[in-house]
Amino acid sequence: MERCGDCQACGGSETVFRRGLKEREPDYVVALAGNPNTGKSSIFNWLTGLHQHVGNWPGKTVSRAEGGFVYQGRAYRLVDLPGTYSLLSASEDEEVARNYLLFGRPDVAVVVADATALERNLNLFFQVIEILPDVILAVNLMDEARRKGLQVDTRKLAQRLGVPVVATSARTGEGLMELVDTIDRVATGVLRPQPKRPDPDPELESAVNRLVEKILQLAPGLPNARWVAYRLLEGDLRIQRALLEGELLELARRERKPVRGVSVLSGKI
Ligand SMILES: Nc1nc2c(ncn2[C@@H]2O[C@H](COP(=O)(O)OP(=O)(O)O)[C@@H](O)[C@H]2O)c(=O)[nH]1
Ligand SMILES: [Mg+2]
Repeated sequence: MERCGDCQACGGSETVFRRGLKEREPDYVVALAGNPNTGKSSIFNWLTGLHQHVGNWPGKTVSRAEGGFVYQGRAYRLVDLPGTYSLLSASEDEEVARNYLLFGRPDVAVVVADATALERNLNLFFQVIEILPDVILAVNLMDEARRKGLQVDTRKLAQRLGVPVVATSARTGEGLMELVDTIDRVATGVLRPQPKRPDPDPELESAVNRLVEKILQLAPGLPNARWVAYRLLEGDLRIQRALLEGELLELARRERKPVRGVSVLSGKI
């Protein structure tokens, strides 16, 4: 068994967790999403240690941090997305986060939520599960929540949401090895999240299906055509233009899963 490369992280127990990728190409890519100040970067730092690459998203002023870890012999690349409250508005941060989830197509997305403001944080979670099924909810700042006398029933929450929920505290390290293990089980398909979305309205569904057909005629093979259909129904003119001008397909082509080398993110939708 591989020995733990950083004994502070795992309490000195013999394990198979090591921070950093050391030139290894990742087997899986994990995106970290969340509202600002939920402890996303703290979790990212804990998981990746000092082995990070920090730059900007191409063509943007938004900073981009990437790092990795190895667990059970499998290499994981972590991408820290900009903190956002939503994925729908036009700010540069939201655009970067949304484009990466839509077209970078990470294997797993971890949504980091603040345990002391869970309800507000779930808004972003519901937007992420619209795009990707393989989502884990990390309920962070658990130490703060406890201090305020708040309790979070992660089991019930996981049942309600249909995805794994892990209680964490990036400050104390609580739950972070469990998060690593959960990421690994979701990435390898041992655990299959089945996010529960609100029941669809039949009329809306049939309109969406018709639109998806048309979208795929315009942009064959476009990932997430359903998401695009919803935006068109909402009257999102930027998406409409990007679709008609072939920009969406171009983005999808460029931003495919960054398994070899670093992904490139640019373009405006
Ligand atoms: N008490 C406590 N503080 C935390 C925890 N996680 C992060 N913080 C603190 O919360 C602040 C925001 O954290 P940061 O990682 O920058 O959040 P981000 O904006 O989501 O990347 C920092 O001062 C962290 O030290 C936690 O689990 N418990
Ligand atoms: Mg941050």
